[in-house]
Amino acid sequence: MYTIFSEKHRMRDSCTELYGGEFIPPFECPARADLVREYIDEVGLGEVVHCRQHGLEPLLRIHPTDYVRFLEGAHEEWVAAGFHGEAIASCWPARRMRDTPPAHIDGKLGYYAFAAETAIDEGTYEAARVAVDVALTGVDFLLRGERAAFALCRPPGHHAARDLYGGYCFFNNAAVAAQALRDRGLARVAVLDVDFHHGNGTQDIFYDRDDVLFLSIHGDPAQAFPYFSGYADETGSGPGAGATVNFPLPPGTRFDVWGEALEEALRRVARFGAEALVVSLGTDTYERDPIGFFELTSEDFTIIGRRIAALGLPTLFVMEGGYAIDELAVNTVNVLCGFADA
Ligand code: OKP
Ligand code: ZN
Repeated sequence: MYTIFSEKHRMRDSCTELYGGEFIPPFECPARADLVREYIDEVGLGEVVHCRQHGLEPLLRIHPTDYVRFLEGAHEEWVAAGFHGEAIASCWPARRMRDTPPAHIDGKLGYYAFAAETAIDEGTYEAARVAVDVALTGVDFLLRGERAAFALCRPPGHHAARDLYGGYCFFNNAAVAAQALRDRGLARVAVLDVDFHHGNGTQDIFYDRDDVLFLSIHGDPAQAFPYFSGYADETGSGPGAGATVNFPLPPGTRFDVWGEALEEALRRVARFGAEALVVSLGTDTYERDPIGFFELTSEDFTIIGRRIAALGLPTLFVMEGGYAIDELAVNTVNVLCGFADA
């Protein structure tokens, strides 16, 4: 299996994450992608290729221009406003308030953010753009007939909605890839999100559409980020009714129960008649992940890959979360090897 990668992910290197009332070094750090990339060579998964630039057009199929321009200028505007720390939102348009972006960057951050943990630093925009190119290069590989590809994206994307960032995500790499597959000729695409956290951004982007099926297995949002999305009764709207499927699971969930949700999700993908599958691949479901509460083992990840392979669909794996830094590479690559060896 080909991996698509760019060293430019390292430009996303913020110093701060707001966590439990403290500023800490971010869980979502450059070492994550570098460790996975190294381990791919170690196990001989396959060739690692650099991404190709795809320009703004496929990105603008998902994210509006004002949002892209905001992210592009946010850090510079923050500095120009005289602030010294990283750009971080602290005031939101909450219930009954005005739903328009203000002129001041401090207000714009709140308008476009849905969470405060994610700080914007100087290189964030460029790294986020490159992550989209990595995902789109993965699409190129599928469309030229590869059975699968791994887009080693960083920063991750599944929390980003059309015009909202947060949860370490800026552009929705998986959603841009799914849309590109549609635009380049596939009639039906499924996005399966196995990250510990609900993929609220991807769900929101495709919520009223019947051409992209979205399924997510995640920590019950009553107990876990993003808290306000991912409940079982969120099933899509309008033409998209029934094309969103959520499997919220409780703290302590092990592979016996998690794997049943996966089986049901894969049956739904098959029944939908998807022509390709995009997997939002987060391994923060791991038992020792510092921010997840599931109990999956490293061996379970191999089984996940094998079961996904049994669908027999062209599959693009898009890297999302996973923060147990010592085991992240093994867990992620186990999924890919499980798929490749099936
Ligand atoms: C990104 B991805 C926990 C707060 C969680 C954000 C988590 C973002 C996860 N107390 N903060 O889905 O792996
Ligand atoms: Zn996650």
